[in-house]
Amino acid sequence: MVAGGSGEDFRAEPFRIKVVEPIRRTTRPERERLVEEAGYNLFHIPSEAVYIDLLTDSGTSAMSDRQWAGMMLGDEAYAGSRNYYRLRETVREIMGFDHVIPTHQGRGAEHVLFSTLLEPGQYVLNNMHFDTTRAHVQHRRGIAVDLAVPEASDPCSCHPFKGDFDLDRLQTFLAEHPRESVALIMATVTCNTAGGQPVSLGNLKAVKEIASEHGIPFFLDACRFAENAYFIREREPGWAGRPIREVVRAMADCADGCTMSGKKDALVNIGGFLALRDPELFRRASVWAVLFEGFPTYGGLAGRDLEAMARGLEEVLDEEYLEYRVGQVRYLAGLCRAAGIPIIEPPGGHAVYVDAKRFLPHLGRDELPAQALTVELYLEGGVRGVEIGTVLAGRDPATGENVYPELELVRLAIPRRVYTDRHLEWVALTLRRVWERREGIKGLAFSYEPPVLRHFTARFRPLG
Ligand code: P71
Repeated sequence: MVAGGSGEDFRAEPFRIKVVEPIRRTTRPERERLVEEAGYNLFHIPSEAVYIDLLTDSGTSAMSDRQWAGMMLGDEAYAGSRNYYRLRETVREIMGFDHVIPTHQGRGAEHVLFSTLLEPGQYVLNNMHFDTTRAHVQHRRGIAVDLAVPEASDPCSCHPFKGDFDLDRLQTFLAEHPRESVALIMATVTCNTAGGQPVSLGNLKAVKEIASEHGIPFFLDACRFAENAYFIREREPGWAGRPIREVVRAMADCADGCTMSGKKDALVNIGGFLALRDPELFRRASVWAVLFEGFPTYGGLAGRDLEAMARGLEEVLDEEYLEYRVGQVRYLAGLCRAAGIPIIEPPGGHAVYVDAKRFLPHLGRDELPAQALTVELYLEGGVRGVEIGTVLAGRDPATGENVYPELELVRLAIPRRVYTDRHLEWVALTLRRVWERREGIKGLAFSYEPPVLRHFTARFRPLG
């Protein structure tokens, strides 16, 4: 909430706005027409017809003046661009990984890493795989196993580190499977699939120990590493008041390397990298990098993109930025809570997740409540969120049956440095208006269902 009084706890955006991009409020009849044309799938709505776009926090950040200035310093050489060395130096300094391979985005790094380390039939153990990570594991004919603590799937549990590994299950898994059957362990920080929930340092250290006992590589999926570090400093005993850089280094010290989508915590619109400690692994990974991404000093990016990413990695560690960032997510969560709107608690680092099952309890799961709620938020206020529920979960490839996930969610992901708190007040008002008329909301059914990744291209029709 907006703090009053002394101003001690008052927080305003720690930047001023130098460039603006107009956004337009469409009319309700316009939105009704667009939704129908889009087959009730907001992926088909042109962004210009969206007032507040909370579809993703990935690639949607506003770059700083320093990043834009860096864009003019791009060295566009095919090999050995100075911006590559700058990026490598930055990653070395912040994370301590010596070897860096830029990639076009996070999944490019996953592709290179799994091509290097994963043989068909092997397991990859993660707190919770993100979709692209799982898809890349499966693309290599590997088996993706999620081992997060049970609190991760409980929307009401206020566990401070809902992204933690369940260490008992990890130990049991490793006791029951031969060493050679596990290719690597990965920790996704923060854990997107569980709601942007952090992983504690204590947990990362324990996983590292278990991994090295068994001689298994341990990697971070580091997309939101700075947000994770902020939560550690806030919540983990012994870390209060320590510099964010120190926390980040302690996290990285647990791992043999990381995959990174620069589109999140490197504050860029495109880019990523794979970072590695081991020179031999780097040599092997470079071969795949050339094949899929490009020569390992550019990895599918322009020199200017590398420079912007290096500068973003520095900026994201700014403590005032992180306080503002996590605070803004909390601000929206607080407005929802005050209105009685059910959300995942505690809010994570990049998004507020609305619990559609509790929002629309009169809808059965076949009536796709979370998808219906995304459509209503758009119709009401031009706000675009994304369904994370039955539509996204898809069908079991073996049985062809719908997989019903535990949670039906609408994710409202907040782009970094893009919207003001006033914009978020609009989002909260939109949610409240839909909440007030929730009983009249009808479900949806598929009218076209593509065979894979159905959420992107599916079309729906309203029921009733
Ligand atoms: C997000 C995304 C972007 C996205 C990707 C695919 C479908 C829908 C939305 C991307 C992540 C992520 C984690 C933890 C790897 C990636 C891939 N997230 N790990 O949340 O959250 O990175 O998009 O740069 O390839 O909207 P990439």
